[in-house]
Amino acid sequence: MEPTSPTDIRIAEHVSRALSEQAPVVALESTVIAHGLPYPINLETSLACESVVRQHGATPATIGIIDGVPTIGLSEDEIKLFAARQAPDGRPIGKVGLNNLASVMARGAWGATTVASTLRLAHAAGIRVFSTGGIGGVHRGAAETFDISADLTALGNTPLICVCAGGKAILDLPKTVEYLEMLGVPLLGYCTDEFPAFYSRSSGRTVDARIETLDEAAGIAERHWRICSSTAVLVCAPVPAEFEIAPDEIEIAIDKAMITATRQGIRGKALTPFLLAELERLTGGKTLEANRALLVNNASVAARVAVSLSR
Ligand code: PSU
Ligand code: MN
Repeated sequence: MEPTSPTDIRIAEHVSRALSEQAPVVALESTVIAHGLPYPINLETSLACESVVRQHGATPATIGIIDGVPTIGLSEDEIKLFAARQAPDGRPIGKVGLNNLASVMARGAWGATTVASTLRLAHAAGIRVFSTGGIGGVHRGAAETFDISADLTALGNTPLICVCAGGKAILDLPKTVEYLEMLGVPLLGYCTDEFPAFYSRSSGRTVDARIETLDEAAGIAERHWRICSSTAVLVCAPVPAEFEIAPDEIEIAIDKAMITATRQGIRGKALTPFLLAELERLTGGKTLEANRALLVNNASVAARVAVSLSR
């Protein structure tokens, strides 16, 4: 790997080659590896996402911060370190959003990037498609806590296609959808009329447009960017049906997890990882299976979008 740009980022050679050939590239985040899933399923899932992107003819670029350097295209050995949440010298690998990105870089630390920081870094590298599990959004109780994910900020000022299974079910999804509308981010439902609810395929909220093919996603994004050159386009792919958890079942678990979080005083950055881990426990691992399935599904959708966009 070699430094490629004046903006302090490092692009792995295979990624920079693909970009220079205008070949399809899909960015992937590292917070979901380090803080969203337990070891070792996080490692296996991350490598499965990379592999499904390659199977569809695109180049995966998992993004994370190594010794203060945002790295576009982690190697398998580097992904292993993120999965174990530990730098080679034993330093922990924390969660890095937009607020702490620059300080982590300045300190020369390692960091796992969220949707927000991955979007910004992918854009800086010239990548146009990004895949995640579920975006962050407006948290339940936000009227009191003001806890709204910087993922929404980044979606409002970064022109990438972001593939997701909707918003994480732990959020206030109706408010999240309103917020995305305010930002002017188009919500495209891939073979669905509804904004998906992560573990469940429906949320009761509609998307802006249903699409049946991923060429349509690329076509809409190109038109969107000609007029609104700074916002993301969200492609929403519901969790594969065989892994769906019924909305009422997951609601009961979320209510319990939220009560535990409040009781233990868990807030801010720690809330999302805590709730995801609690849900896994409360559903006997069902949320984990769903999470893995939707991540791999989204990576496959993103690869096909990237291929279409590069034509
Ligand atoms: N989606 C998942 N698992 C995750 C996340 C998303 O399936 O762990 C992570 C993403 O990195 C997202 C972050 O950006 O959670 C949002 O955290 P917060 O709500 O603190 O902004
Ligand atoms: Mn937050």
